[in-house]
Amino acid sequence: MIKLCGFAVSNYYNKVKLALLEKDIPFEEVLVWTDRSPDLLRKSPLGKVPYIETEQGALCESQVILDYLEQAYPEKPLLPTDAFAAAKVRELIVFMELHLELLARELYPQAFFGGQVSDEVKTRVEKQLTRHISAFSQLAKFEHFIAGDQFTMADCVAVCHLPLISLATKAIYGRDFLADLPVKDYLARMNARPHMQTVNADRKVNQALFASKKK
Ligand SMILES: N[C@@H](CCC(=O)N[C@@H](CS)C(=O)NCC(=O)O)C(=O)O
Repeated sequence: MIKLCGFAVSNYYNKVKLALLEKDIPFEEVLVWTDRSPDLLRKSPLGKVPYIETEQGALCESQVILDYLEQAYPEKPLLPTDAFAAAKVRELIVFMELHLELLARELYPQAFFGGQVSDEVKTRVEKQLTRHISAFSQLAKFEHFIAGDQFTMADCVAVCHLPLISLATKAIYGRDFLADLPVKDYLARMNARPHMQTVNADRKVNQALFASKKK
């Protein structure tokens, strides 16, 4: 059985967990903190979570994991069968991860962890995020699901990353940069899905553990 390794506060962990749940793939969760232990680094060389353990070995990088799951477990697909339509879903994922989340991540030390982010970073991230969100708004459909009328892996990504982008920009700039997009209604629809409720409930439990570890 697949082992999903990491912790449930992590947005990337939850992205993979939601995909496993939506695809009905049996898996067990293994709590792994990012402690850079030799064992972690053997399985995920940058010490990042999530990674999965399969009968063939360990695999890290959440998008690689989702692509693997899609190919290895084709029932209950999270991508359209048409090649171009599938590429459009992946395009949206790259925009959310590379152009939005990775940028907003620079704000997390101050937004979530009591640290400090320099004015230089704040100014640069604001400028880039503004441009990138405007570009993202041209691609995202929010027609019930983020890429159209089908639940896809882009929804697994959006539900985990978009709330953090809203929270981080609100905390740092006093304004939710996603406020002009129909993100709130979309998230309310997605959060009503049973598997998403599991992910959210588990995240809340792990949050307490995560906070006590940080002290
Ligand atoms: N590109 C990676 C990003 C994963 C990632 O950044 N995970 C965070 C937790 S949300 C982590 O492990 N951080 C610890 C570190 O970078 O040392 C993926 O898609 O899996």
